[in-house]
Amino acid sequence: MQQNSLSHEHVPKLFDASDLHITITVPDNAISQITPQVILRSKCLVVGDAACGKTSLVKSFSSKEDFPAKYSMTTQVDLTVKTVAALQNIDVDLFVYDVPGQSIFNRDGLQTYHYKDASYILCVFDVSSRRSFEQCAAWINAVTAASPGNKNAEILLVANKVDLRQKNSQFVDSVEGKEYAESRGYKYFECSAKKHQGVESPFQYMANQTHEKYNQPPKVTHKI
Ligand SMILES: Nc1nc2c(ncn2[C@@H]2O[C@H](COP(=O)(O)OP(=O)(O)OP(=O)(O)O)[C@@H](O)[C@H]2O)c(=O)[nH]1
Ligand SMILES: [Mg+2]
Repeated sequence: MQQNSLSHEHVPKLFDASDLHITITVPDNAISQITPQVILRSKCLVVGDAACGKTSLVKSFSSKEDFPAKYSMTTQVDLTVKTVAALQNIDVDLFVYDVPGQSIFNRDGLQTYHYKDASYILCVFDVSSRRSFEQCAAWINAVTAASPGNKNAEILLVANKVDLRQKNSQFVDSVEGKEYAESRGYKYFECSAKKHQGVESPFQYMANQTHEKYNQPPKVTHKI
C-alpha cells in the first residue's frame, strides 16, 4: 500500500478572512425602504394674458406630445398636480393653478379666490406680443392684492414662444425681459412650449426652492 505524504503547503487553509469577498446584491427598491420618501407641497399660480401659452407650458412640461397645437381658451382655473423630484428621496408636489387669461372669465374677481396663499406666481408672457409683456405688472398686482397677508410668494417671469422671436423690434428680447425681471427681484426664464425648450426649468426651480425652504430653520416671529 502506497502512502501519500503531503507537505504542509499542500494542506488547504481552512479559513483566511483576507480571502473573503462578499457581494451583496441590493434590489432597486431597497433604498426607498431604508430612506423614507419625503413629499413636499407647494401652490403655484400660472397667470398672464390670454393665448400667451400658459396651458401649453403646463401641458408641454408633462409631455412633449401634450402640447395643444390648437388654441382652446381656459374657462376656469384648472388645477393639476405635477410631481417634481428635488432630490432622490424628496419629491415636490406642485399644485399648479392654470388661470384663464381671457378677461370674460376674470370679470368681477371671479378667480380671485384661487389667488390666495400661493408659494409661487408664474407670470407668463408671449415674446411676440408686447402687450402681454406689459400686462404682467397688472397680473402680478392682481394676485398679490388678493392675498395681502402672503408676503412670501416668489415671482417667476416666463417668456414663452421664443421660437417666434425674429428680428422684429416689436418682439420682447432677452435683455429687456431679464432686466425687467431682475429690477423687480423676479426670477426670469425663457421657453418655447411648442418646441419643448426650457419648459422644465421653472418647475424644477420651484421644486428646488421648496426643498430649500423646507430645510431652513423656522423663523421666530413672536418672542415670549
Ligand atoms: N409658436 C408657439 N406657439 C405657442 C407656444 N405656446 C403656445 N402656443 C400657441 O398659443 C396658443 C395659445 O396657447 P394656450 O396655452 O392655450 O394659451 P393660454 O395662455 O393658456 O390662453 P388662455 O387659456 O386663454 O388664458 C395655442 O394655439 C398654442 O398652440 C409656443 O411656445 N410657440
Ligand atoms: Mg389656458
